[in-house]
Parts: sequence; structure tokens; C-alpha cells
Amino acid sequence: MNPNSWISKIRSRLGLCEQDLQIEHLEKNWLYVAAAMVAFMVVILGIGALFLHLNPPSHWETIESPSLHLSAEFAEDKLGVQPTTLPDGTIQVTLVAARYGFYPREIFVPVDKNIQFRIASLDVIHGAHIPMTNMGTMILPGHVSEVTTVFPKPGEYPLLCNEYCGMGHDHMWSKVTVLTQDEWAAHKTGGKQP
Ligand SMILES: [Cu+2]
Repeated sequence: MNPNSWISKIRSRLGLCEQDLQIEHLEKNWLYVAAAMVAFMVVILGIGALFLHLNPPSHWETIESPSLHLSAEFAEDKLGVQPTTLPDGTIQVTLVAARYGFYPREIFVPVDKNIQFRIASLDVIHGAHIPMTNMGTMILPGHVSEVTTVFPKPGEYPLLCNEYCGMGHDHMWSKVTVLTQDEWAAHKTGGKQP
């Protein structure tokens, strides 16, 4: 659409004369730059959502935060990588976020497998983020946050809190060690269990 035609339309709708709505050449160029930036961001968001699966969490499940330690799933001895997988082979990891750490402090998971994190907060709002993955969610007291991700490469990943939660927030992180398939097989048959 020719910008001059819509400028004329706006001018006539508002009853303005030529001088009232004069858009200089340079301003018009900046309009194009701003429009191009918006279009670029929309494309990036679209690629992230459709191909990288960077979507807002859609999970909605409530839990009593003050009695997490009494719950069947989030009691201290039930945390970490669950012994049985879901029917589709997804590995479940249960974590509690509390000032200032994610518990257990270290977990071991295999590469190239669906890993479903289920996290509940014991106290205040926390955030969970693992750089270089789509794992990122807020953890609200009274709710269970659920995110599924796949680690494409073995190695050590930090699990960081990205919501300010108090004086110790900067030190709130845990370690996710991603094992190769062989290491994972050895780990399951008597290897180290966090
Ligand atoms: Cu924090």
C-alpha cells in the first residue's frame, strides 16, 4: 500500500490540512525501519513457537505448598528422577524449589530422551531455566509447574532460578548432568543416584 494514500486518508478523516500531517521523508524511512523490526520480531516469535517449541506452559495443577513434604509426589524421599517412565518413555523428574535451591541439588538424565520436569515451590515465586533448552517456567506457590524438554547434547547444565526470590537468589541453582545412552544404562544399573 502506498504510504502517501493512507496518509491522505488519515488527513481527510481527521479534517487536517496538508501542513498538519506532513510526514517528512526521513520520518517515513524510520517508519519502515520500525515496521521491519516488528515484522522481524513476529517472525522470530513464530519460528520459536512453531519449530523450537518455545511456548508458555499450559499446565494447570494445584498443590498445598505448606504440606509438600507430606505429599505423595513431593516428599523429600520421592524427589529426583522417577524410577518408572511414562507409557511413551518420557522420564519424569520431580523437584522442589525453595529458597535457595532446587532439590535434589543434582540430577542425572539421558541425552535425546523426553524429560518431563514437575516442580513445586515450598515458599515464594521462583523461576526455573536451563540455558540452551526450552526449559523455562515460573514456579508459583500452590501450583505444579510441568515442562518437557529434550537435551540434545551430553554435559553439565545449570538449572537456574530466574525470578528474584530473596537475598540468596543469585546462588539459587542446581546441576543437571546429561549422560550419553551408554552412561545412562550404566547409571541405571547401579551407578550414582543423586
Ligand atoms: Cu530466585
